[in-house]
Amino acid sequence: MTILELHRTDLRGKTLDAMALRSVLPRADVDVAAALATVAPICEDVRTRGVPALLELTARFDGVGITDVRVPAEQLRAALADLDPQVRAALEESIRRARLVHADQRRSDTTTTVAPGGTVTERWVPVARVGLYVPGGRAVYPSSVVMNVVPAQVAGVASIAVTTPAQREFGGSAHPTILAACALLGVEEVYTVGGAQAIAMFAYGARDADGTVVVRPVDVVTGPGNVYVASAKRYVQGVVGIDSEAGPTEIAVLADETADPVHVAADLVSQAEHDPLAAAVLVTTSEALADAVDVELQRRVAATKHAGRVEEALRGRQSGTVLVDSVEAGLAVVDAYGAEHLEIQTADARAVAARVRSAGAVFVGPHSPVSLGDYCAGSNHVLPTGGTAAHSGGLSVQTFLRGVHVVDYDEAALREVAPHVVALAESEDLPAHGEAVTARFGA
Ligand code: HSO
Ligand code: ZN
Repeated sequence: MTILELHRTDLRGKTLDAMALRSVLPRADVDVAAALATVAPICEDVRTRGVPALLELTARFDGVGITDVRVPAEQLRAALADLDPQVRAALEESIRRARLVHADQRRSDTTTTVAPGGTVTERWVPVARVGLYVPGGRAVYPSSVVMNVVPAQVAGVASIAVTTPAQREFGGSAHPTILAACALLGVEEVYTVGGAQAIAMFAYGARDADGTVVVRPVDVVTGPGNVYVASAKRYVQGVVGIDSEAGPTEIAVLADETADPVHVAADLVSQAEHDPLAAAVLVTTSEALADAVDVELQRRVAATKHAGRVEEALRGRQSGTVLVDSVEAGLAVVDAYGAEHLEIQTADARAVAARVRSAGAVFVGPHSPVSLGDYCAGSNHVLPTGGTAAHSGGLSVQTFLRGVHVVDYDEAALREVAPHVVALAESEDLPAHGEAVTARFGA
C-alpha cells in the first residue's frame, strides 16, 4: 500500500462562515436526484405490474431467481432456532437497550385550555402500517432490523413488514441472521425484495398476476440503503411517509491533543469499513494528533479484513483531516458539516458535546465509540447523512407517530372569539368562513 494519509484542509488562521465551510469540507457527492432517472421506471413497473415485476427485477438486479416474494413462517422460525447463541444473546441485549431508550421517547397527549371552554388536544397516533428496509449487499445488517423495528413497535404500529434483498448464497432467501432477528422481534411479514423495487412494493403494494393482493401498501417506509433505495424513497414520498434518505455512513471526530490516536484511527476505520463511499473526517486542533492518526491508520488499514474498501473510503474526497485553531473553531466546522456520527475526543468532552448543534448522534469521550451506537448503546443507528442533520434527526418513535389536533370549544368560547374569526375571514375575502361562525348565533 502506498502511504495512506488523510487529505488535509488547513483552516488555521481562517474565519469562515457555515456556507463557506461547507464548500471546503470533504464530502461525497452522492446524487440522489440523478438516480431518479433510473429509479422512476422501476417504481412505475412495480406499481403497474406488481409481483411479476418484482420477480423479474430481482432476477435482473440481484441475479436471483425467486418464485415468491414472501419468506414462509417456518423459515423464520428455523432461522431463530439455528441462530448462534452468542449472536442471539447480543441481539437480545441490543433489543433490550433500544427498547429502554425508545420507550422514553413516547409522547403523551397534551390538552391546552386556550380560553375558558375552549381546548386543543394534541393526540399522538401511530401510523397503521410500516415497511422497513434492511440492506443486504456488502454487509449483513441484523442490527438494522432492531433499529427499525423497535421504534415502530414502541410507537404502537400494528402492522410491521420487513424487506431485505434476496441472496443467491442462501438459495434466494434472505440472510438467516436477518430472518432470525425478525423472528426474535416477533415480525412475521418478511419479504426478499431489495433495491428501488422494494421501496415501490411497500409504497404501492403488489398483486399477483391473477390480481390477488400479496403485499398491502404501507403508510411509512424507513431504513437505510444505497443511492437507488434513497432515490426510490424520494420518488414515492407523498404517496407514503419516509424517514431521512440515508446515504453512505459518515464519522467525524472532533479531537484535541488529549485524544488517543489509536482510538481515533480505530473509529475512523470502523465506519470506513461500510462502503468505499463512507466518509471519515478528523477535525483537530493538534497537528501532532493528525500525524499520529495517519501513522496509526497506515498500520490498521493494512491489517484490517476489509482493507480494500476501507482504503478507498479513506482516500476518497469525502474523507480527510481538517486543522483548526481551537475547539471553538472545530465546533463551527462540525456544525457546518452535520455528521451522521460525531465523536468528541477532547478535554471536557461532555461540555463540548453539549454545544454541538448539528449531528445525527454525538458520542462523548474516550469510551463511547460509534460502533457502540451501531449495536448496543440503546440509541438508534438510522441517522441523517450528507449534512441533513441540519434539519432532521435519526429514526425514532416519533417517525411512526402523527400529531392530531382535537379542537373542542363550547358555545361561550366560540361566541367570545367569533369577532376575530369574522375579521380574519373578511380580510382574506372568505366571508363564508365568518358566516359559518355567526350562523350559530342566529346571524
Ligand atoms: N454505522 C451504520 C450502522 C451499522 N453499523 C450497522 C454496523 N451495522 C450506520 O449508522
Ligand atoms: Zn457502522
